[in-house]
Amino acid sequence: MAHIHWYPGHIAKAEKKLKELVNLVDVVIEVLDARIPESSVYPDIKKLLGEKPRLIVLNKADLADETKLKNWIDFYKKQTGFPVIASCVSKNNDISIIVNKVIELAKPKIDKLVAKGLLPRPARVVVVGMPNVGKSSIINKLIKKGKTKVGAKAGVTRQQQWVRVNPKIDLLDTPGIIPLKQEDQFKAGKLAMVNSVSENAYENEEVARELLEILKTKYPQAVKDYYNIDEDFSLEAIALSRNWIVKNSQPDTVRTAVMVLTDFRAGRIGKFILDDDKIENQDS
Ligand SMILES: Nc1nc2c(ncn2[C@@H]2O[C@H](COP(=O)(O)OP(=O)(O)OP(=O)(O)O)[C@@H](O)[C@H]2O)c(=O)[nH]1
Ligand SMILES: [Mg+2]
Repeated sequence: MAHIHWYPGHIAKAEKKLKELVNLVDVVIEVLDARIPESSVYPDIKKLLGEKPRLIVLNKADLADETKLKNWIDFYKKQTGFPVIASCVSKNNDISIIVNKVIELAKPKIDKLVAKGLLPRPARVVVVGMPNVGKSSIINKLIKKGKTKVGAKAGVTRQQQWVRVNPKIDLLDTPGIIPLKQEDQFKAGKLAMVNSVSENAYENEEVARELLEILKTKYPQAVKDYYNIDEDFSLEAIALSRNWIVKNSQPDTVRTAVMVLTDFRAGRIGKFILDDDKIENQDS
């Protein structure tokens, strides 16, 4: 098993910050990575968000196993009672769905204000999620101005300001970053696979080997076809199949690990979901 370092000391501070953001809004947009619909959920998400209405967005759906993703969407709808949608950065129609769902989720709160004799105001919304899940991409699409920085590295986003998305929605232009807190090292490993963990926190080779093990059970044919290998899913076999040799005729597993992770993250090997199906087991 790959070992992923995480830092309990950072978590209290990150949680406090998140709670402050959540207190400012009527609705939270929780962004998950569609390739790891379970592993990208924060273990204490309920404690963190309380009863706050929530829209769950499974982003990077373009990289995920479509059939399994549909099951996950149904599962989360039933489990949470909140709306759940798939989205991806290259499509624009998901934005109108997000807008409509947010307005719907905020309505009871706004109605309550009106009932108290206050004027209706736009729903207040924040986007939260683990690093690199696509928070900034979604914010950018919502404000359509490309003002928020979008970056490939974990932890790019900083400052904070409200943006009027439309007359009914005000969005915090800074996302809430959910920290890595994962006693479950298998889940943490999957977060590393999708590049949601700082590169300093793990060894590429370990994580790539674990990824290949998962793919061997779940999607063996795609890997065999893509790398032109047989039953041996080791980094060594893949290195040898490309003749990537370093000194003493050893297979170049360092280079191969980087390649495998890069290929997987770009969706070149195939569209996968790494987490086990949850359909049978609805109440955990
Ligand atoms: N294929 C694919 N790539 C996406 C999608 N959404 C975002 N990305 C890419 O994923 C990377 C991270 O996206 P961001 O929007 O910066 O993610 P973030 O959650 O704001 O990341 P941090 O600010 O680092 O926490 C970028 O390279 C995006 O282009 C998607 O739906 N599909
Ligand atoms: Mg960002």
